[in-house]
Amino acid sequence: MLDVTSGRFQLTDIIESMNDQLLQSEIHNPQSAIKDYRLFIDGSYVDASGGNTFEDVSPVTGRVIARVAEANADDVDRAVAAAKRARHGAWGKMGVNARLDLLARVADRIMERFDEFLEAEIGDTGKPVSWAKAIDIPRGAANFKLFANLVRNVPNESYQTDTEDGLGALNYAIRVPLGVVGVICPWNLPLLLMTWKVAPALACGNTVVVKPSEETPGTATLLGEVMNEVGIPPGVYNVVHGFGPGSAGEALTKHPDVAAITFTGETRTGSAIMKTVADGVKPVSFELGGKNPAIIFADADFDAAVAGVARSTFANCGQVCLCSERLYVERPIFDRFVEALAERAKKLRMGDPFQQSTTMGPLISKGHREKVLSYYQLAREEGATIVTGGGIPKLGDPFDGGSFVEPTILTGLPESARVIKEEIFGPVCHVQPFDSEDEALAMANDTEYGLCSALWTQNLSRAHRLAAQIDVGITWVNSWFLRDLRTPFGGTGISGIGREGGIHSVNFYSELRNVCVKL
Ligand code: NAD
Ligand code: 6OD
Repeated sequence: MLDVTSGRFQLTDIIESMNDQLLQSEIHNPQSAIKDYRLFIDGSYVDASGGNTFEDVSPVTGRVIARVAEANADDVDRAVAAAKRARHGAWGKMGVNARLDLLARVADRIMERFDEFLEAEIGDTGKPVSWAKAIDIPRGAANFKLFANLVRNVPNESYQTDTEDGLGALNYAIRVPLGVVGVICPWNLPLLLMTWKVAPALACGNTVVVKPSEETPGTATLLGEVMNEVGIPPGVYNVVHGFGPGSAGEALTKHPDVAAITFTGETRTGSAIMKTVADGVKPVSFELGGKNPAIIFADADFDAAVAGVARSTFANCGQVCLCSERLYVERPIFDRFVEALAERAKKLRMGDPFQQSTTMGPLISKGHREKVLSYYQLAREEGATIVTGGGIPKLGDPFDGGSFVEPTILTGLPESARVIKEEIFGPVCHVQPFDSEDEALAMANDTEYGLCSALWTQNLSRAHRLAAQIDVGITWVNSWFLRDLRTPFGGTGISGIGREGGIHSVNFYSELRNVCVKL
């Protein structure tokens, strides 16, 4: 599944036996203790200075599972000040190898405390244990391992320059950290996406203030304990909980001592953040929304394509920015493909995420379910055929208090329909037939988004040709979400700004400065 040294990471269906008994109790026992998630500032857990808290609600049952301290601007200021001290103090003065050794220990410690991270992540998101075990938690560790290894081996750029006296000059570039980096995260892959940014930021010598999603405060909070356990100096990693506008998120983006903002989330949030940071001319790295196409040719390995597209549409309840929401299927296999995909959708099992047999979790919240259901309704109004799904499943107590929706397949809409144009971020796709490669390409590119695409064909010449013409940052051929963490990751158009992954992350989280020495 995972080779942390090379950065290869393959999504597989690894399911091992685990202690279902212990973990299930939280779901079925309404009296389970409500957790307290506090802020993590300067190496200590603290309450918000204003005393405000908000509720963390299980999307599986609708019950409150934690009370979360809501940071105000003063708390953000304390966190940034601690990060600034650490940047110039213990962290800044530590040798690079010592720093990277500590980060590698963070990875080991996440794996040692695997079940606690698993429980916190599933508690917040309701994602099936099979997925969280195979993807979220190991990737949280892998991100630290990869960037600890990578930064150790980053080469230096240098030039010998001729001068008139014949003695020459030596130019060499050094990399310096940016300073305090603000990390603003979404709720869909909380630990994975947070560490994807925190690990390279710290490896490059920065310190961070993280604003996790208000929906998923758990694993970011737990990571504070790990940082302390392995001896990361206080102030290097800080967590401020809260919301966006008027709360911790906005305060972080406005703070004058934050040197850069790295953000994953919705496109319109990215746009709001960009306006806020414009005054400070701060660098931003944005991983934003998508409306990703999958193109399935008649020559594809049919069963592999159906299985792959079922995964790329319904994985994590469709809440992965890389999910395929627009499917284009070559006409000779269109009917058979839709039928086979619908069969797969009907077999998805919703319910207790801690059961190995559960294959689809809920949406993150009731609010998000309202949004997804409004698109199901819009699809009806726009004239779609609902092949399967389209509503709320009946799962019984306690799951009817959660945010489950049926996996849904639509056909019959014109390409101009809003359902085909706008990101829904749920377990839903529209399937459109096509007759030629050019037609499929034109429809795939007819969007403002440009995150990723998936091509299913056995004609590799065609795959290479199309991959170069689809306006996206990442194309998978006969696969999906097969990650090598060294590769450039990011979107074109309104799907993002910049690339992260491997050296591209190092380029964002450090600044190159040139030194010219006259010899
Ligand atoms: P969101 O934009 O609503 O929120 C993301 C984070 O931004 C949260 O922590 C939120 O509190 C904070 N925030 C909101 N407004 C803010 C503001 N004005 N200033 C500062 N912070 C603010 O996104 P979400 O609903 O949490 O996540 C889902 C979205 O994220 C989808 O659009 C999805 O496509 C996108 N996403 C993209 C990628 C990618 O790699 N491209 C990965 C995951 C998710
Ligand atoms: O795998 C990654 O590194 C990554 N950034 C995935 C993003 C998934 C979006 O939901």
